[in-house]
Amino acid sequence: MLRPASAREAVGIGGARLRWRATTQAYRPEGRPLRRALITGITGQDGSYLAELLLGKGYEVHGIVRRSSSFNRHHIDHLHERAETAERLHLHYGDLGDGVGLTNLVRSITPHEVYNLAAQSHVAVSFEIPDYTGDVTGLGAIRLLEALRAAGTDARYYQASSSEMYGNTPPPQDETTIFHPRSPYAAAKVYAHHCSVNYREAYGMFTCNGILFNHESPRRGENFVTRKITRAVARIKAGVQSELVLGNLDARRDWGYAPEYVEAMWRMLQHDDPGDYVVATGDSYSVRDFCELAFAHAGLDWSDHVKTDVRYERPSEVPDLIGDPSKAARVLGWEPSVRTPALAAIMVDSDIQKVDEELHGRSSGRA
Ligand code: NAP
Ligand code: G4F
Repeated sequence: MLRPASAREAVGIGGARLRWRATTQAYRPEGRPLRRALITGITGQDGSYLAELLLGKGYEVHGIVRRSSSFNRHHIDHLHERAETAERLHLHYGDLGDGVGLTNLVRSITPHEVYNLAAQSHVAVSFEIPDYTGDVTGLGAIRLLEALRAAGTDARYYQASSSEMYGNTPPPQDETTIFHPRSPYAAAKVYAHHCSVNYREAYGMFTCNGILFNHESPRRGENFVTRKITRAVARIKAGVQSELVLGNLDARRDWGYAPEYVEAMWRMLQHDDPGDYVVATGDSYSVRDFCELAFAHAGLDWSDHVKTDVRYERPSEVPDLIGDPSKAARVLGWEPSVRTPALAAIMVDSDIQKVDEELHGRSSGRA
């Protein structure tokens, strides 16, 4: 379905334009089928890496972006700057709170694969805005599943499930471990996870849940703990910050590298059968350990700079997450290569470069 030209070309985004595609453009000129993917959360950490991965594989990628007063598309701007990716990347305004909008988008895009990565994704924030988090992170998934069902499409669906769903259940956690959510965010993710399973069982839809353990990168939001630490390391090294205030240093996480994790998402949707998969490294480090690794990489002693304050603690904490990714290795052939110490080094190096650019106006490569 083509939209009126005024609607198709209404708004520029970071020098590019919102483009609406006709279903007649589903095939490349040479007749080779072009796979279309729809990504919610394309402006986020995972969405941007997934868009890169899929464009690199020749997909036509459609991303849903929220309207905001200021542009926040810095993770995907570079994809618009390269001609070979720009022509296959299309952004559409939408919101997981708007079911009608999602249905219209699914009908007009007719995607082969849908990756639902959008969420209010911050656990601590979910205690402040539980109703909103439930609406977007939980109900948002069923709105999208319903949009797919209403469109009568056989698109494959990926749901971004989370290791937070295990909450208080002791490690190691795998696909059979029971959920014990410890935050409004985690409870919303459990709801979305079960909806995805239910639509598979009830309607025969190809739905997969990726139960991803924490994964980080230079594109991680600045208020998640790893990035908060690596950014502080860079600023302390540069002499523009002296201390870092954190909450619970004892919490343990299984931290992997985001670009590797989006590859697992894609592999799930290429398999013959839908299923649920844990994606993790199988290692665990405390927040204190991560501080030690990150500061040491910059030649600093973490204990000289890190302080704690209860204001960064949560009403209920998830103490220990260690994923068992053996099903993903066995069925999908997916294995991580970047472990937490190397991840900390990648993030510190990137933040040192960014702080240097901020302070001295130098421009360098993209993270
Ligand atoms: P992120 O960087 O916080 O990105 C979240 C994305 O969702 C952003 O693009 C955001 O758009 C979008 N979004 C938020 N509310 C929306 C709404 N109402 N409608 C449409 N889009 C909305 O998250 P991430 O780290 O990439 O994680 C991707 C997904 O995996 C999330 O669902 C997260 O909960 C889940 N997950 C993440 C991890 C992890 O360790 N990173 C682990 C397990 C599961 P704006 O840019 O406009 O804010
Ligand atoms: O970096 P975090 O905020 O990530 P958290 O809560 O584990 O959630 C992330 O991973 C989930 C997967 O398990 C995702 F589903 C979710 O969307 C998100 O991406 O906190 C990690 C740990 C927590 O135990 C927290 O209490 O670090 C602890 N922490 C200690 N001080 C802190 C701080 N966390 C933050 N954000 N800020 C602090 O100052």
